[in-house]
Amino acid sequence: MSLLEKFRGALLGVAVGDALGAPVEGFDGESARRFYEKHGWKMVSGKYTDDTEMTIGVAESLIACKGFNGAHLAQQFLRNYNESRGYGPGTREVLKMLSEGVSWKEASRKIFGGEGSYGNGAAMRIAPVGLLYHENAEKLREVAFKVSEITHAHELAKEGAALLAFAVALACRYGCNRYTVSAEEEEEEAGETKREMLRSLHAFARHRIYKEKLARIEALLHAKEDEEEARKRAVSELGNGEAAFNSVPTAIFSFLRSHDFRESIVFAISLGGDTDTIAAMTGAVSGAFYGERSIPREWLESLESGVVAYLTKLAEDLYELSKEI
Ligand code: R7I
Ligand code: MG
Ligand code: MG
Repeated sequence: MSLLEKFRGALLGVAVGDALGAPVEGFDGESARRFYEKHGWKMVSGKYTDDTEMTIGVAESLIACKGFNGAHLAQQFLRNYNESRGYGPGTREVLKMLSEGVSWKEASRKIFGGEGSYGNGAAMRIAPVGLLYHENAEKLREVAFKVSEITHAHELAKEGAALLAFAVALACRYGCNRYTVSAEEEEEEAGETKREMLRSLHAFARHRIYKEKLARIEALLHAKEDEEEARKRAVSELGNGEAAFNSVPTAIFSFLRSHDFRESIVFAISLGGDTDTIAAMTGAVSGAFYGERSIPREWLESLESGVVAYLTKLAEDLYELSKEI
């Protein structure tokens, strides 16, 4: 598989996860599952939400500026802002301040009692950073923090974003340009790579809450329970809410425990809660790991018009830029 296919897979994975999760955002797991079982896991609305819109903004700004530029990125978020995409309340407030002329260096620190938001709105849009800096973990962390800080100043939001970006980066390194292996060999290699990914993520994490949740993922992966028990434990031990620490580890787990793109998205949505965002983040990592061709055609074809072509173009531009920097 080529690296370019992985770049495309990651960005398309975000949009597919987001659009599939959106109609059931806020449902409990059982209701979300029932809804989609009724629809045979077809995409009922191809409309994407803030998760994809902000991912597009991050990619556009990184490409235009050949890296991070805070003033440009803040303006890009404003240019792209479409209220009907359903932004989180904290992010809406920060964007309003930015539109009124508050500096991009200050706005995000003015909410949630001065500490800033720990919502998952930074992690949900971070895939382009993981792609662009997939070869350099410390640069990736630095840029993920800066891209987050425009709207999310809280340490735990920034760490969640850096972790998700790093998961995307690690997924890019797997299986590139590999030739002819049997299905069994491939399965075994994927399993070993995923165990290594989890170890790398654990070493990369700095905050106790993320380290603990990544350790729990390891235990959950070993538990080998049936689907229902796995879902229950994922929700109670990792979370399915809007806080970064209650959704980033959950997305990483949804990817790690599954065997292909589709399975990981179905699992993520079946947990309920912040389904568009958990599925968007799962889709970023799964899409990078398994590549564009692993995404079910019918899901891509059901996305709203123009977005597949546009994300493909952004992925290609990021790929070219990644060779330059
Ligand atoms: O993080 P954010 O952009 O929201 C993203 C979510 C995703 O599910 C999208 O799909 C969209 O639906 O919105 O928006 P924020 O408002 O910054 O954070 C999300 C939520 O996390 C907040 O509304 C709060 O409920 C919670 N939260 C906090 N609660 C208490 N104290 C975030 N930070 C804090 C905090 O510091
Ligand atoms: Mg959303
Ligand atoms: Mg959401």
